[in-house]
Amino acid sequence: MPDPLVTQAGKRITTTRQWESHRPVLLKQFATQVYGATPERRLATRYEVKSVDSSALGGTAIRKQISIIWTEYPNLPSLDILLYVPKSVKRPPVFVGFNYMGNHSISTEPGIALSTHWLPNRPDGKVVNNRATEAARGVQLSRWPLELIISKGYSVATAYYGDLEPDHPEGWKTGIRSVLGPPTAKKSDGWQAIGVWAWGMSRMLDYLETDGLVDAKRAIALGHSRQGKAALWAGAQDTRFAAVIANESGEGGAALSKRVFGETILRLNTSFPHWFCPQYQTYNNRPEALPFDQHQLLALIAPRPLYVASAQGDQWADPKGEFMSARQTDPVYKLYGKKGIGTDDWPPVHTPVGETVRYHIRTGEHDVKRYDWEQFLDFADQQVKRR
Ligand code: GTR
Repeated sequence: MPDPLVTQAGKRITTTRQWESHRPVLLKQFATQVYGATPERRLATRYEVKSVDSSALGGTAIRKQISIIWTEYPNLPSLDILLYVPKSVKRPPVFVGFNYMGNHSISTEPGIALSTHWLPNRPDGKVVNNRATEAARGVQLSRWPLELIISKGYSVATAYYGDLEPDHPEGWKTGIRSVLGPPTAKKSDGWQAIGVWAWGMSRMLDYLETDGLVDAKRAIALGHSRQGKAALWAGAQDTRFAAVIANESGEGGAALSKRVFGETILRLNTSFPHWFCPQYQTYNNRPEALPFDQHQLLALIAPRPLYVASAQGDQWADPKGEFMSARQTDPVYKLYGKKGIGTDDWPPVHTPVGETVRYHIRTGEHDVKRYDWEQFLDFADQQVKRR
């Protein structure tokens, strides 16, 4: 495993200054070899506040819906943000993360607009002809325990990831990539869907910076699984995110690639050819040839707080590889006087370890559970809230 404190030229990094001049080199490597390069051109936007309800969740929260409109491209779907803010706290920290099934899926509150955008059909008939039905309300509410989050004094901003690019190989044609860095040129470092979703997290943050209800300086990027991969890439590139949480992000996320356990680069690129840049596919059968490994992506979050979470029933994401990867960031956090994971021993279930970098594994399946949120909230209390 490459030592995160040794440059490719073999020079040892011993100061935060040296680390900070090494960071752009590392970022560029992840862009050219894994995620693709994020286009620099900014799209013109307009923020349209669609609704504000100051008695949401039984009167405990303000619920706001905001659409980001891409003004130069009126045919592009808007990015529809759903924001919940606790009424008990002034300008609270905010969790920022995409949902998988539309904003209407995270709660049954009837005031939430039913997404009109493309969604994957569901065998239970709640999404038909790629459009949500009323029955789709709340289908993923267990992943977003809003009452708990609000009662702890945090706000949440979420949006449906498919607003930016529907998650299938042709999805780019109706998404952001149809106008920004389309894959037609087959550039080896052309950005793909994970890059788009990471970029979208930054666009949500752009909006939050303009909304006085929340403290955008304490924004916590959060993502599960493929969105965990995107959250890490977003946090690595955009240092405005005060902390990053990657839940069961697996291959191409927190898990080490060279460990070859569970999902591999080959499997990832075969099932999801639209997620990573073409160059990444050249490592399909030779992960050992990668000039770095995913712990160096995690190290790009330093010195900001980082949480990596796994589940026992999710061996596909290689829980141990996720732990080892988080552990390997310790030397970088140490440069900043911060304690990371602090142990080589992979902890038993339900035993979070670490300080500024934290890790847990819980029982159960590939999912986001209340247990995960309880740990994330404790972590945020200690590492983000008092900043
Ligand atoms: C799986 C994929 C993982 C992970 C997961 C998810 O099918 O193999 O890399 O992204 O999907 O996003 O739920």
